[in-house]
Amino acid sequence: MQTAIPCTVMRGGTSKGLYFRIEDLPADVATRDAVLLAAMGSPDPREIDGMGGAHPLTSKVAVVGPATRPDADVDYLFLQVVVDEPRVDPGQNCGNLLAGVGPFAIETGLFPARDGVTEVRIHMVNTGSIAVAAIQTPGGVVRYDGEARIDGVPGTAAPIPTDFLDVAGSSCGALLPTGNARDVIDGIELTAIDNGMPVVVMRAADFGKTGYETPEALEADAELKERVEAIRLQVGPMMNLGDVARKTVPKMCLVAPPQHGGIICTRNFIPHRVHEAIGVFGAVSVATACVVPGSIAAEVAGIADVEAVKELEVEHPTGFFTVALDVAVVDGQVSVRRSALLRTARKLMSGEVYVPASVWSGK
Ligand code: NQM
Repeated sequence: MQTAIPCTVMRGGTSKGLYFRIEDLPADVATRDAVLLAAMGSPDPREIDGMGGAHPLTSKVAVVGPATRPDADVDYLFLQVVVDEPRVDPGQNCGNLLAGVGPFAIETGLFPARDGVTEVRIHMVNTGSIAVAAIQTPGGVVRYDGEARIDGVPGTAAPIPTDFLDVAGSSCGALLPTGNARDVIDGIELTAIDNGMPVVVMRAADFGKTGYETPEALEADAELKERVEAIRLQVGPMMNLGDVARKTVPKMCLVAPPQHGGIICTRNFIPHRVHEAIGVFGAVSVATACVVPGSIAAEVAGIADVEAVKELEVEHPTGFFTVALDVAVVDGQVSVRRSALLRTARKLMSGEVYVPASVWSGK
């Protein structure tokens, strides 16, 4: 016997995942997690017995429901289904799956579309912050095709410009959670920052790397991975994240001078695989670090007048990620007024996902 659960598969930005309405999943968290593991086919390095794509970027879930805050239209809870461990992690947000939340909410009747463009205010439950996504809805119908291009995704699609109002310190309590623009761990200078995602920025050169290596080359370097993980385990508690041994944050970012006209070049451990591009909030946090006086990223980026900055191009292994920033600097302290970016999304499949009835017998 199997249980059929309504589900939509969407590409959100440079990730792919399963989107559920909250009322279609078990309310009990342990049962919900067992259902999601079964739906994805985890734990298994190939996720062969489920929908997962055998990589953290394609083993993701969005749970969408009515807003639980008066200033939002819908709630979005992101869940990382760990590929090779029986674990579902609510401990980080995902700005890529976020791109599919507006279209999904409209298509499943959670939020009404207007004729033209529909703005959806999304309460991101993981971080308790708000995103405003503008969805193309000519004639009140979600439009997926368009001319917007994002690096890491072939072709073009309808643009989904997204604004973040209050993401600074949303996971760690402060933009600079250690209280410093620069710390030293294991002899490596680093900047710990949270503008929507806890990220640790370090010079690639300090690890004997150029910062231009492929993700495969970095993943194959066991000694590098060990050094990066040792720093992560020490900096996690300093970032108010507690013991991070079994958490997917903080992300570890190696930076180098830009090669292609951007502001900074990045390679991101997320935290055990190396990203083919860069996470959305990962990019927002690194871009923000570029305007924090005294940070490692600011040293590499070398921006003369940070208050004049409007857009920053963050280089990653498959192109650029453009982040719009509006910051103010008072007495050497940066405050972020607004961050924004462009994503696209596409509905790939909608129907029912099946899990064994022994896992959940359904509603
Ligand atoms: O940083 C990867 C991704 C992400 C998360 C990761 C993300 C973000 O590319 O907002 O989007 O860092 O785990 O989807």
